[in-house]
Amino acid sequence: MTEIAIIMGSSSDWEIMQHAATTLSTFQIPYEAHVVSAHRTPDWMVEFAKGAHAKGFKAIIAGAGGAAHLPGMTASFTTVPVLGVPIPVGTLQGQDALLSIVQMPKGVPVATFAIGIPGAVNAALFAVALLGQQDRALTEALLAYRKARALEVMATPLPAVG
Ligand code: RP5
Repeated sequence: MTEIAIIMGSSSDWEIMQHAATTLSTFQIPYEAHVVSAHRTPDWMVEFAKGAHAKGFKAIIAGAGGAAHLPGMTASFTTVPVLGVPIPVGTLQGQDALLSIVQMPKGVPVATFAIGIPGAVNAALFAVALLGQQDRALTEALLAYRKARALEVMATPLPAVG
């Protein structure tokens, strides 16, 4: 069963959101990815969000830029956890999207991640952690991933000065 959905407001967001996809693939987690626009395809957004629980999704990673209504609006139609990724586009380069996503009024939360690629990767890692609650092997894989990152930084020498 496909337990993770990745949605985004535009195909132009894929440049960032593909990093969520590749991170999930690192853990052999299948996903569905769709363009779902809150303002251009609102009916499709409602259909997708209302059907998310029945489809068995355990988390929805939602990327959007600009006013970034998609994560919050999706969350308003489903109890499946929504992980929001602000996309760096336009004049404000994701600062607008970050505030739009993180400043959900109380009652309908959206877990909000960093702007851009770090946020896309971390949203996927967060989804892995969520699924890992029911899957010991996945948690072990997440621990191994972190250990590999630790070894990487320890193995990277500082450049010489002067
Ligand atoms: C938002 O507008 C999308 O999430 C995208 O980040 C931004 C720009 O979309 P395009 O003009 O590239 O389609 O809805």
